[in-house]
Amino acid sequence: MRYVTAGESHGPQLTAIIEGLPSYLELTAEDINSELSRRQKGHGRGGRMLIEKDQVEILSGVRHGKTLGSPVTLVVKNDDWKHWTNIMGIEPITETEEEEVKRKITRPRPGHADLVGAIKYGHRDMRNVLERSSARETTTRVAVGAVAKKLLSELGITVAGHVLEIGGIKAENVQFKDLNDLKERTEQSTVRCLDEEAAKKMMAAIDKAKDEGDSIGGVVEVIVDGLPAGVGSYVHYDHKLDAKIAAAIISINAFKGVEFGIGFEAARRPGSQVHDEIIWSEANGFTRKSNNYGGFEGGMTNGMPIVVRGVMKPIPTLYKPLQSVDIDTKEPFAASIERSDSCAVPAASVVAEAVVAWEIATAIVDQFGKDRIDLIKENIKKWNERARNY
Ligand code: EPS
Repeated sequence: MRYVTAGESHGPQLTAIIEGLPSYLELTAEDINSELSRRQKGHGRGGRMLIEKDQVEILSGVRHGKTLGSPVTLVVKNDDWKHWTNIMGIEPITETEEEEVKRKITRPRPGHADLVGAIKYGHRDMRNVLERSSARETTTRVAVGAVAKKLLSELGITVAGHVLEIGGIKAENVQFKDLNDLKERTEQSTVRCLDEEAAKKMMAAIDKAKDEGDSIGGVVEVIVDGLPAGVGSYVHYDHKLDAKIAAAIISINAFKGVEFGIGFEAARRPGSQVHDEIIWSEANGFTRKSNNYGGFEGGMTNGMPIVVRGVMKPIPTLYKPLQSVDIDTKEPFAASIERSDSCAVPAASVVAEAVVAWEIATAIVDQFGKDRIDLIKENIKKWNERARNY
């Protein structure tokens, strides 16, 4: 399976086309809308989220609530477009009109794609960069991820995410019964954090950052349960599923790091305290005593839950001045004021779920039969029986 997304942040709409989705998967706009609204919430979001009420239109590949096996087109309209029709117009404009159409950006924000993107594509107006590099694009990735989640839920695979850290405040008490418990409780928290005390401190930190014209980042975790062992492969670098998931996490706007299981902590422990010991039982087949590896051995799932964390940097659009240089005048300046979010870590945890779900769904469809959801289901059942008694 593959997908492509298109659309500018203040353009008319965002579009995604998914190719290779198996047939007879039940899919409605509501399956996707519920995920879109989860992404829009979260303490620390700016004014834009008051304008947008993201709703998907499914324009191809689905008939009477079931996928056909043909490409699926998803469209989310930008409600803000009505304020930007001149600035972001599609038709050519004259030089005089160009003068009238203000909002040209010549002052790159440190940490944003503005400057390098302008140099790369030859733009003198950096709006041409920021419109596409904006995290608005993650709307489409959540829409695509919602389809992947629907496919995975058909196969008994659950994906859940939560926030572990914001602005240096760490969640300490993050125990949960199962992934449904995790999902329900994170939904109650405006920072998607299980530790209520830490959540209060995170909210205060976000408010403080906002008051000071600053922004803060954090750490999100995604857990996936119900996977067969052996998804992915060790035989070639680009078949390794953990590597694909790592790339997917890093591809989320503002993400700077990724780790599985105990992650970087593995560098500090001896091997005997890192490797997960293997056990076998009639009921569960082969499992591991611990899950330090976060569900992967040799680029393949080992049947334990996948545990992956991603680091989000603070959003680069600040009210507080940071030094930069105007590309027209080459003069230094120290103020760039753009509407923005002071923290989007809670929303990013929903995006992280989506991109992880997509990578796993793709690997599963690839491995267990591409065309029909019923055959994929049967193949996984047989595979699991064989693996249990191997
Ligand atoms: C973003 C800037 C803000 C965010 C936006 C990402 O948008 P605007 O410039 O319109 O105020 O709200 O995020 C979204 C629109 C979204 O849907 O998540 C940026 O520069 O990356």
